[in-house]
Amino acid sequence: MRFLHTADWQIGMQAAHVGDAAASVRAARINAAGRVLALARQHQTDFIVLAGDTFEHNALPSDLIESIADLLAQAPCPVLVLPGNHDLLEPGSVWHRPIWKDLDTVSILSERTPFYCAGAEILPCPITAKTSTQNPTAWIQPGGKDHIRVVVAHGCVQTGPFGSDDHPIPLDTSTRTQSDYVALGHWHSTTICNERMAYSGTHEPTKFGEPNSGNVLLVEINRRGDVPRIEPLATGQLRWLRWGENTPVSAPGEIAQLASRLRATNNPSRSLLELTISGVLFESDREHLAAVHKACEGFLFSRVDDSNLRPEPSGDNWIQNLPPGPVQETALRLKQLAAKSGREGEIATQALLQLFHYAQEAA
Ligand SMILES: [Mn+2]
Repeated sequence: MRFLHTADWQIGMQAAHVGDAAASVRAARINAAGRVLALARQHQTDFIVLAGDTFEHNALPSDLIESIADLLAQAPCPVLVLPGNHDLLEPGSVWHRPIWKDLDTVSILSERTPFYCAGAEILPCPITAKTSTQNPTAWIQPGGKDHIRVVVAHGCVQTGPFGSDDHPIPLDTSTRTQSDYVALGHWHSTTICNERMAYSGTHEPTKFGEPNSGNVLLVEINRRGDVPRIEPLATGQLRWLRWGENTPVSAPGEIAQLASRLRATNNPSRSLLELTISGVLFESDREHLAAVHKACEGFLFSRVDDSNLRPEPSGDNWIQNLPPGPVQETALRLKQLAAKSGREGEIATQALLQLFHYAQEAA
């Protein structure tokens, strides 16, 4: 038996944090959904499990919901959809719209009762409240000899103390429920919790700083009790790059290198960039800073923060303006050392620039 495990499509996400690129980000989520179906076709899967948060919230326009229903109906195999904490079962839920009743191959897992598909016993754990301290898999009894058992749940795997209100799921769920696989949703990064339990992550990254997202999991289980084979497959269309956060410029030429790196980036029109440039702006790098800004314009989205970039000190005036005493004496001593060649001179130069940086910040 082979199936695709996906989750957290978050269709209807506004992506307002990326301004004009928001429409592209929204479109990418739908394109990537098409890619999931193409992978199901390519790998001839028996079914697709969507483990919650297909939609961003329950108040979405009908045409958007219907377009996703149409898309899911085109899948080459049954699609099993779990309500998550964004698209939870509540009055007015997207899953109560009539469109879902018309689809033969799409099943909404809205009941805590076994559901049989392609010889597998699916154990759904639908979400009915935004937050909860209850384990959503608690209803499942151990057992079942005849079918491959697959739990589908949405929440937060607990590795530490059990106190979260984020639908906590114990790490030993597959053992307790005697399941072959636990398909999880809610975490956007692909995470293999143990050999029988995993988060597919979102099929398309949603923001900066979301590592290892943009995948689905191809899960293969030959017989009841066998350890599943879990293979991540890439589906993401856009790249979210965050550069320069903890790497201040400390030597001439680094900004020129940055400009080259930006120009050499593959597919800038499919990349979103959050770039921080801090440290020292050397005289020889001024023109390259302009080139950095120019190169960023080719990206789908870019936000450049160079507010902590300080011009290289010129002359000694800044040292004279330091508070008299140890600080000023240190600067003068570093200046002498910086004039030396070799490693000692390099270190003193770095230290002097650092001191200059602090002095600028204090001023
Ligand atoms: Mn969620």
